[in-house]
Amino acid sequence: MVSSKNNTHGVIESLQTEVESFPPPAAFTQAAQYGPEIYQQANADPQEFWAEQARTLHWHTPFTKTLDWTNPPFATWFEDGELNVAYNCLDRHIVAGNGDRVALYWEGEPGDRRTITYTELLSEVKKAANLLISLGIQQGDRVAIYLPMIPEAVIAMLAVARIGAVHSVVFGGFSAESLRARLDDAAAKLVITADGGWRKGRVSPLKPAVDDALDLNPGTELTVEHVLVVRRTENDVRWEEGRDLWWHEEIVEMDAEHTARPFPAENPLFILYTSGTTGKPKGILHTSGGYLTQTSFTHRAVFDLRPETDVYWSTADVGWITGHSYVVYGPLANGATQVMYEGTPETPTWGRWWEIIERYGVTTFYTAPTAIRSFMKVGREVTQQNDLSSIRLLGSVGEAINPEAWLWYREVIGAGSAPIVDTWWQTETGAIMVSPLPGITATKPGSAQVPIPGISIDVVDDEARPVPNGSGGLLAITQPWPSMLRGIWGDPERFQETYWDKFGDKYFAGDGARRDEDGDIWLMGRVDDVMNVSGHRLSTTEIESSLVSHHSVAEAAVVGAADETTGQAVVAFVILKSHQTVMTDADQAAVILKAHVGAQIGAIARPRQIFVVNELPKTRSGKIIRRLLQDVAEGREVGDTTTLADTMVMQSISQKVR
Ligand code: 6R9
Repeated sequence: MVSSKNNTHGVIESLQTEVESFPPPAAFTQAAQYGPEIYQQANADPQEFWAEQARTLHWHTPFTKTLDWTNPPFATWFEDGELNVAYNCLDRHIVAGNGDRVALYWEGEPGDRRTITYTELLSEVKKAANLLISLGIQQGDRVAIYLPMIPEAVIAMLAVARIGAVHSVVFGGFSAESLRARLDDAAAKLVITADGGWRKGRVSPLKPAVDDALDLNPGTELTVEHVLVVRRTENDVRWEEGRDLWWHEEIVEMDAEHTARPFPAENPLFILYTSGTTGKPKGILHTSGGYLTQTSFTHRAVFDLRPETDVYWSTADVGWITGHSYVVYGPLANGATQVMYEGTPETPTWGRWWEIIERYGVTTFYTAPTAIRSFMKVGREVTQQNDLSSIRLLGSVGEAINPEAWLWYREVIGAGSAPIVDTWWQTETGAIMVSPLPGITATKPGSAQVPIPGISIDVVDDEARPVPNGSGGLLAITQPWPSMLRGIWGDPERFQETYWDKFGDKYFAGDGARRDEDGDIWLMGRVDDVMNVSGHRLSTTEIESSLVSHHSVAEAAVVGAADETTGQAVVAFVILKSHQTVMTDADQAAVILKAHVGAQIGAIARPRQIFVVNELPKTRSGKIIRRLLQDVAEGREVGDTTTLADTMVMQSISQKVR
């Protein structure tokens, strides 16, 4: 039941009751790369701990300084050291004799396959680096990458990094307007794109969107000089002589030799735009040494990496921070072997992912809760057509994973024994910040639990005071960390305002969180999504989890809608499971589910309305855009939909509600 104690602003009330925990299997713990002493070591001297992790990289010039925090919130890490990020991801593995190791097992959606070793990847990256140089790209220049999930996306990112330039990867699904806004903000000189990519059995055209973006006249000067086009889908494309170049024609002309030269640790590596709920997208800036240190360390520790034997697969698109940190930089810096897949999970059938896992013997699988819930909806039978016994570790990222989905993931995909690492982090944090370590932590379904070694996190109230165990508040990062954003591109004031003004000396993440009686951290959703019902601050995450715990519900999204009597009222949108037979119509479903939430959480959380829908509005990283549902719930016209993975979704929802 909900209590009304601690109901100050900023404190989210806890609805949670007792939970089970799952210690790692003994054999897993025994063989694990890291034991509990890693926490002691990091706590004893966090800066020295990170310096030690940084020394696992190759430095052309070793650093002598670790952290400089004399001008907060602007940090530098390993400032006087010099390194080359691409050298660390490629050349040094060849130097160590591992050039024949597979870097990428790539599969296109139509079924075409490529196996690329580290030696081969390096040779491609060297040619691409020479190509960029031939186009006049220099250290510090911005290069936009608008590609599908094909090896050239990885090659392009590493080639940009190799010459000290800055990439800005834009999701292939974004519109011409969104792309142009990002090109202008970063003043990009070059766009690397493809004719198209394969999605759901169809060509998703990319070059035409680039043409449209460059044709637009938003009142800003066009900075793009060239468009480099990878041939993938062979659809017809318009060609602007002098501006447009085919990748395959240019690359064959290039020298396969290129020597990586060192750049300062704080040389910018990339800009990645996050949408945010309002206003213009923020260009999150990351630099080199600290970013690579934390992505590689977390990839080793959180995924218990054994580069010689593991086959790792993160399903994330490279246009998302998860693709940057846990498809490109972390895994490649660690010399991992990984799977990369171009398409969607349901193409040609819902069996696609599980076939891939069996084919390559995937040991470590990292995906998002939204995908897991989709598979729960279609039923476990599709996952049972393939041998998934190679899997030893599962990961989750992007939003809180409902306990129901967590338990299903472990049982159905992880054979009831694979540990699950629920990893909390953000585009801004660059790398994983809160997560169990799989050989150490007894995991709890739905909780990301503990800061990783070397990271200081707290749950605080509005006045930045730590909350006691058993209470809710706001997630704050209390010490600078190596992979922290270095700013918002071109807007230092917004950086200060968005993340630092709230607490002064601590980073405000914008997420609600709660500590349970053991001190473990539970994420409760974005603070903007918290509802206030009759003075009670309720978390969308918990009410959604309650709905999903009903055996007929596949997915749920909850918003607060203006209400005359209660201030805000809970309005829920649910997707029912394909095979459920309990609920014959939407009215009956609403009655049953209102009663379910009322009984499980309490009358205060009982939705005022429940709508049964077929789909929910999501970004391509799977995050529900609740503000659009709120527009519908409050009877307004639906706002900006340009970051939706599928722009038709809102029409179908509006119809249901009417
Ligand atoms: C990596 C990524 C960041 C926001 C973050 C939070 C949510 C991500 C989560 C999670 C609960 C997790 N989030 N992982 N919430 N548990 N394990 O997703 O980056 O796209 O920038 O989103 O995603 O709300 O603040 P990004």
